[in-house]
Amino acid sequence: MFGRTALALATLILTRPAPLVAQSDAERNFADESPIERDLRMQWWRDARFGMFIHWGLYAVPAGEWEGEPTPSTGEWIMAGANISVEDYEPLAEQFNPPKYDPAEWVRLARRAGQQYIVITSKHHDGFALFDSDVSEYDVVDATPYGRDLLAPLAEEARRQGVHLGFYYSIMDWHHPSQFVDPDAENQLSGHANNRIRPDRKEEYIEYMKAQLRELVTRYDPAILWFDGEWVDWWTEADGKDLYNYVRSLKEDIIINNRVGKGREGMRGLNRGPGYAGDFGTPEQEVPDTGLPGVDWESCMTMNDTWGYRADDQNWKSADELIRTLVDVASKGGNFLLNVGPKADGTIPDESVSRLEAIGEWLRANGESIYMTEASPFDQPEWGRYTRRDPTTLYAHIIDWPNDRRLRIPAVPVEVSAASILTADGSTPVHFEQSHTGIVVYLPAAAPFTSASVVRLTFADKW
Ligand code: FHN
Repeated sequence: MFGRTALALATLILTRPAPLVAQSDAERNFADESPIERDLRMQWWRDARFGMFIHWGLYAVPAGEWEGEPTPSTGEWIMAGANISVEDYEPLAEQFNPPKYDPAEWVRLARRAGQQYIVITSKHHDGFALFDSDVSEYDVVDATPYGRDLLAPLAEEARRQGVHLGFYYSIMDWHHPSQFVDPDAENQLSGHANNRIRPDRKEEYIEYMKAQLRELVTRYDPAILWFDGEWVDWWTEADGKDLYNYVRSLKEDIIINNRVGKGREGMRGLNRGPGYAGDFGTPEQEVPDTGLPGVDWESCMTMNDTWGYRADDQNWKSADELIRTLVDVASKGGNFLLNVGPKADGTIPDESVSRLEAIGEWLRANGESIYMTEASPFDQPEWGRYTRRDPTTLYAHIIDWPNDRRLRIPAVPVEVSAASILTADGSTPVHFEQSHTGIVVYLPAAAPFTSASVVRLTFADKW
């Protein structure tokens, strides 16, 4: 990895033209970087493949229930789902006091799961900040009995334990006085989704966001800014480009998702065309059908049906299903950002912890087939998925173990020098035959893993 970075750096120094006139950061268009500069900036993120998403805020207190009734929305949307006014929602802050919040344990859990980065909500649509903002009283330090910054110790722990940390930040803000609920909206139940801005206060709100983003970037040095809530009709692509440039002027090598601007196409999440702001696409609760050469993307997904904690949501995906999704994402060249919704007491639900532990166990045996890999060079087979790590290693992820115990792989133009199956105890060589029609790998009777078992093929040469 060091070799690749050093080579890229050397090429960059030798090929980057010196600017004729020095530009101030305020004037720079940061999207205007050379492909090699971009590759260098994105490399750690592309190699990481797997991250933890954390949705945590005041909404963890009602946990999906309002006035004794279950609400129709996901946990973090309760303000909209139950049509709660700002005045009625604000007092939740008085009940927010997480005695069991243990950021060191959160980061350890991510590491045990094999997650290389964490993205946490610094401010969701409800406008409440999990850090001590100088431009708002509506934050964990000023408005809750807990009275301490939640992000500072998490950032410290992430740094100490070597995990990259990113911040989610919502552009739409149901609490800021610049915004209001459209009184003519047909569906008042989801009134807060019908968010409007007072035109004469938009500039003030953008300054507010920039002030908070400056606090986040300069105090906690995040690796990623993950915007959301950009679909409101008052937010424009020009606003997105300006915000993108602003954040990169604060930290040049930060990585920013495409929800900073208007590129995202619905839940498909990828850009509707070229030229939009942001560094990567953001499919939500779905995985694209195929790989997307040259496009960086990350599928974010819940383990049950909610992002923010809901006590009644027990619709959990199995660990095997989540592992297969990770494999599917990696085989198409993307990242997987898997969500947890901590409870109001600061603990992560046991169901999430056990699933993360199971994924981590699988990754300890099979991680080389996921991290630092590229999309499959072949069409996806019916029995599973492929990834490729470098020009001489191919991984076959077997999801449906063949009854005849023969794995058939398309022909390749070079010699296969070794084939092994990855197990919890290391790798075991397996017999194979290669001909001009393809490769046949002879598998053992039982699959080592119920989720996906991995055969590694090593080639004598690049192809
Ligand atoms: O409305 C949000 C939702 O609450 C959650 O944060 C997800 C995560 O990607 N994003 C939004 C919808 O696109």
